[in-house]
Amino acid sequence: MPINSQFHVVHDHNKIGPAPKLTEAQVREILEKHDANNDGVLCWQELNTVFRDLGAWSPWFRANRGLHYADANNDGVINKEEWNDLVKYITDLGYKLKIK
Ligand SMILES: [Ca+2]
Ligand SMILES: [Ca+2]
Repeated sequence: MPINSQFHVVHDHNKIGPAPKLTEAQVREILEKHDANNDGVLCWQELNTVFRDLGAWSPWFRANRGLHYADANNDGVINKEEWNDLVKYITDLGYKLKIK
């Protein structure tokens, strides 16, 4: 028996399958959970924890980009009007659901 076919059997046996990508609704839920001080807006620190929990390689970098992308009035926080742009930004990045 070739070594390769044996390897494939083992590999398939342990396969978990691809994790589904986060939907907009799920991203929205995650953002709401990360409004740590419940003031209805997301500041940079809160965004940083969002991306950290999503498993981003550089949460601070993503927080900067996300803020830059969605902060239309440049006040440094994401309010409810800007929320949709942030949701779109994060959804487009294609993060996957984490397997717990
Ligand atoms: Ca907040
Ligand atoms: Ca803003």
